[in-house]
Amino acid sequence: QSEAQAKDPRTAFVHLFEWNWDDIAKECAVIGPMGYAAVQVSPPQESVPGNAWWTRYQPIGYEIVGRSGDRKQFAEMVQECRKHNVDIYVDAVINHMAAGPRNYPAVPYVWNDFHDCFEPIDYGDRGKIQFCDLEGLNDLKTESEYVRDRIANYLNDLVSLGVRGFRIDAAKHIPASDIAAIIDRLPKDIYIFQEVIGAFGEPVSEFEYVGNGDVTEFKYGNVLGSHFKGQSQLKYLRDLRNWQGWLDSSDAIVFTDNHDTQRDRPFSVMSFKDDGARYFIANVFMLAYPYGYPKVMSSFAFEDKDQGRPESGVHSGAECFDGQWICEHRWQGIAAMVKFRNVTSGAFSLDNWWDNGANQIAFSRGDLGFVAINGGSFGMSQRLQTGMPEGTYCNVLSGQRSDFSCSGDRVVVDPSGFADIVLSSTNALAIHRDSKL
Ligand code: LM2
Ligand code: CA
Repeated sequence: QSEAQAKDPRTAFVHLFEWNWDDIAKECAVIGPMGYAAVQVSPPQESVPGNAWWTRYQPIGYEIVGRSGDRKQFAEMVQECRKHNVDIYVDAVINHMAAGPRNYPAVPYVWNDFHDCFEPIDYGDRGKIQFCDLEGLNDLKTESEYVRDRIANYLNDLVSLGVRGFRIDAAKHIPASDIAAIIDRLPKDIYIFQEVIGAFGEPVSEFEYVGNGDVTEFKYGNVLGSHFKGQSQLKYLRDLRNWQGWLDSSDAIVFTDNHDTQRDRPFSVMSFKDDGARYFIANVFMLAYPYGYPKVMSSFAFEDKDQGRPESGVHSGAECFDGQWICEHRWQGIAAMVKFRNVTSGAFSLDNWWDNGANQIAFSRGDLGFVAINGGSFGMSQRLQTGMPEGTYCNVLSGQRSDFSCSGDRVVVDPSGFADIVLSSTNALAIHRDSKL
């Protein structure tokens, strides 16, 4: 890898849900060059037995061992990914331990290290949200110094193996000040994002958490879904980044869907289970539009929502696109848009917005990139201001530029920045500085 590549900004990451450490180690050689900044990995700590994917959200201790591999494989993955400039973010399950008797000798935690509210959570009551058992999972006394130290030791152990960031699972169920006290025990340059499902009218708000790091903006996936599935028109997405009541762009983690919403789909969330072309153009929008730090979801196929992952991993028997692992992150257009976001990151502006008053939209990112999305049901043909310097560009969503040839369509930008943009229904086009022929 050249020095220039190593210094490229990296602005999107991927959740390789339920992947093995060995498989992720190999995948980093694929996704590093694609430009992904990091991989969110599944909870690596020991957990209750069983095949359901969610057993890993029931920790029984903080040893690094489980379905994805052991400590040595984990450490090797982190090192291997580092070589490809890909960071590892660990899904940190620290609000609770497994359901069952309140005794975890491996840590150790005993009954006194847990809150003693056994009622179901009442989302109208702050105390109950934060101190009762979430789905019957034993709720840790995160206000106790002893518990904070045990959690911080676990996270610091992962940092010692090279981990660069954490997703704080169930953060809404932990007081923000308890998370702050735990983060205080970690090196200052560790990236933190907190999973808070903000809901209007609830006493615990996502905004309480921004002082600790980034926060998930769950409204984003619903809004993307409703607009790309035709419940509202794409033209209304223009000012999304300034909408009232949303996290600031610099605080927000955004995604079309995540491992939970793709199973219990609230409102209009989309996933790979929807029409692939629609899901694809929604991802194009997410990666082109200047709001938040996007996380690409990479799923496995499932019928039953408890169903565990395929038996073999992508690099150890199974493959992407074989109906087992979906590998959305490798879809040519999604990978191309990760590059688009990196290339255009210098211009965190939104320029030259155009729409047809309905579901055809286009915009540029300064003079670094231009995207057009046709979410309507008929073809699009428009002469549009691209904001780009004169030249012939390769549409990175239909092909790839290599040296001076392009395996896809070409877009000719005239000296005044205009180009003819032609798109079929449910399709998108993108050009950027580095796709110039
Ligand atoms: C999360 N974020 O706040 C995770 O993203 C989500 O995937 C986790 O739930 C949840 N919080 C707890 O960490 C998953 C799954 C649940 C599952 C739990 C614990 O969505 O269905 O609950 O993990 O494994 C399961 C059973 C549930 C049962 C519970 C305790 O589905 O019926 O509740 O175990 O035995 C009595
Ligand atoms: Ca709690």
